[in-house]
Amino acid sequence: MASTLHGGNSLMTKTALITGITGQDGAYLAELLLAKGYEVHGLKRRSSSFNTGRIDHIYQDPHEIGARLHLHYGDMTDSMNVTRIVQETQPDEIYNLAAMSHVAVSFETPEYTANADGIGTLRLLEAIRLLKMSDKTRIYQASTSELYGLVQEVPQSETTPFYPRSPYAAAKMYAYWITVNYREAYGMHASNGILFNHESPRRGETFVTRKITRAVAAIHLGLQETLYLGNLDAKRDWGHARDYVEGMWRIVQQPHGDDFVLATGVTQTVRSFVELAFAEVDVKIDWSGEGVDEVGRCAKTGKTLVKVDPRYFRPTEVDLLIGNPAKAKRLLGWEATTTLAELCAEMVREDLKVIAREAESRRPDEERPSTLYANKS
Ligand code: NDP
Ligand code: GDR
Repeated sequence: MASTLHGGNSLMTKTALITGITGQDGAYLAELLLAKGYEVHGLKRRSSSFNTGRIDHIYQDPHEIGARLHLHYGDMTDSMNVTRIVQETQPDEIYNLAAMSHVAVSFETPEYTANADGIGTLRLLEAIRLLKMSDKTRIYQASTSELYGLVQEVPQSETTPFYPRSPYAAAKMYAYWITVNYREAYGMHASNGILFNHESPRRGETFVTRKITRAVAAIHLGLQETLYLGNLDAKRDWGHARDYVEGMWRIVQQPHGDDFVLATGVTQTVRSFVELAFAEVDVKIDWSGEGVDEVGRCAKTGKTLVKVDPRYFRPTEVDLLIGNPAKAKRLLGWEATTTLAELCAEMVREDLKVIAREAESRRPDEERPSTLYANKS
């Protein structure tokens, strides 16, 4: 059944524009909105190789009558492009998920990160204002628990002060406040979702959970020897991305723009996630040593499976994130439904299939590229 316009009796289908549709969250959100009957437009970047792997299963041939998913080439660093796409698609709802989203990489590309993640958000808001679409178009900004950075209080809520600890977080802080400002200055229905870490089998391969689950699968299948990681003591509040895109949608359906924390309220160390993931393939990890000398060994064989590599340390780290999702529960009726153990099990299970498929698709005489199962970011 088609979704209809906010609060009205119109039978017109709602239209959404998702920036970052090719990313983890973009893919889950596009699925959700299509299932709700939306017409979905997505902004995708030009790439030298295919970059739509996460949405290929919902791709619709634009020549087909009734196709409801449309992709547009674009980039958050290109004002005219962003404005034109907003004008052409006339969205009722915009979900701004596009970002250079890797915290460690933002130290390497700080200016680009500020442009895409910070000014990119301004470009969208300005497009809505200049096109006089403020009354029609609602916007969701993908804000982040990284805003809390250096611990000020726990658990972190909508009222906890921000203290960003990376170029990524600083850029997202600008995006957060410019969203609030456009809401207050121009009466826009503009909202921030302050989302704590959320993962899935679609998570980018260089974020820590996916790096771990891929490595556990590759080690289990005899394709990798050792997993190299950075800070094992960092604590994160990890949920499932599918739950979080539902929360994004609920935020946008509120009568007014507002800011919400989405989190599970449970935190775990990276070390615990490693243990959980190896437990899925019946390996118990024994830890020994400290700091850069810490290693994780298979309790049964004594083989070293996990080592620390300082190259993955960040110049400034976020030590502890744990969110308080009470406001989201109260006003949105939203709660995380997936435990960390369930999330980790699903990711390992899927990566066992993915890695086996990857290995199978190589010719028997083909040499394994040395970087395939190497430890990247
Ligand atoms: P991903 O890194 O998986 O996806 C990011 C998306 O943004 C991709 O589609 C990417 O395109 C696109 N993108 C990157 N740069 C640009 C650009 N300059 N112009 C246009 N598109 C661009 O991130 P997630 O799906 O995990 O996260 C979605 C959003 O939520 C991000 O803004 C992230 O910062 C934020 N967030 C994520 C959290 C999480 O735990 N996942 C928690 C809190 C906030 P391509 O596929 O071509 O690279
Ligand atoms: P984060 O996610 O920085 O929280 O940002 P990431 O998975 O990259 O790191 C989580 C924690 O793990 C530590 N860590 C490592 N991280 C990576 N990537 N690789 C390693 O080898 C490694 N070893 C230890 C990190 O130091 C960190 O403490 C994610 C992104 O999705 C952001 O876009 C989003 O805003 C936040 O989550 C909420």
